[in-house]
Amino acid sequence: MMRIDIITIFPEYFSPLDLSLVGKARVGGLLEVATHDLRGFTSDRHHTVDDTPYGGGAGMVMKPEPWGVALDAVAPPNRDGSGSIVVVPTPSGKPFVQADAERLAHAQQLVFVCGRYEGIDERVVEDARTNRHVEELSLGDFVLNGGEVAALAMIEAVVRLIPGFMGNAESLAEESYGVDGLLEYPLYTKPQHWRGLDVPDVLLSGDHARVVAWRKKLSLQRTQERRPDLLP
Ligand code: 6GU
Repeated sequence: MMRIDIITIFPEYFSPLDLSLVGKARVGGLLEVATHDLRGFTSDRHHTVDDTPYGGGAGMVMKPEPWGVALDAVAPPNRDGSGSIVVVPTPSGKPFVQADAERLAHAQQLVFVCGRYEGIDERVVEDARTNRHVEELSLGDFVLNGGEVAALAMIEAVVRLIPGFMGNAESLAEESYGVDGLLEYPLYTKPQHWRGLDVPDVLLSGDHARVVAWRKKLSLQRTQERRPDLLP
């Protein structure tokens, strides 16, 4: 069973993990999820997690000490090779892509480090890397207010790949990035006519070879137009 630990100053952000498919995986015993409030790892009266940046500049930086204590508790050191991966969602990380989700889906434990404010003191990751496997990953070229929403997205991408998770193995194999790395073709269901728009005839033809060829053509067309970077 995979275990996911999340360290954050906003544990409430992760209530969506009780719902939907991720919630079912938890109930089904494929997954255990625990959130940890970073402020619980502080030792001052005010549970301080941030301070002003050395060198000046806007905003606040997350202090290293609470993170050190939290990581020691949640992801004990010397577990490299134990199947534990510390994931740090950050806009300055490497791009998180489907191959990362597939790799992370094989871990025994994922520990998400969710920073807020301008970011976390650089030494937290430097220290964690001395005895743990750490990955700094970004969802894309845009800025969120913190790692929480990014962690939720990554968790959903990973959990749905856990063996035995989705009822239908085919819908995993066939979706976007599953067929030749192209974007998915358009989908239709009943009714055949709706607001003056018709389902393409080929999909009603019963000719499976034509359907496959048509879908491939539209996948290519769509990829060309929207994501030319994915084409060879
Ligand atoms: Cl992973 N974190 C934050 N804070 N912002 C992001 C992001 C991650 N990916 C894109 N923007």
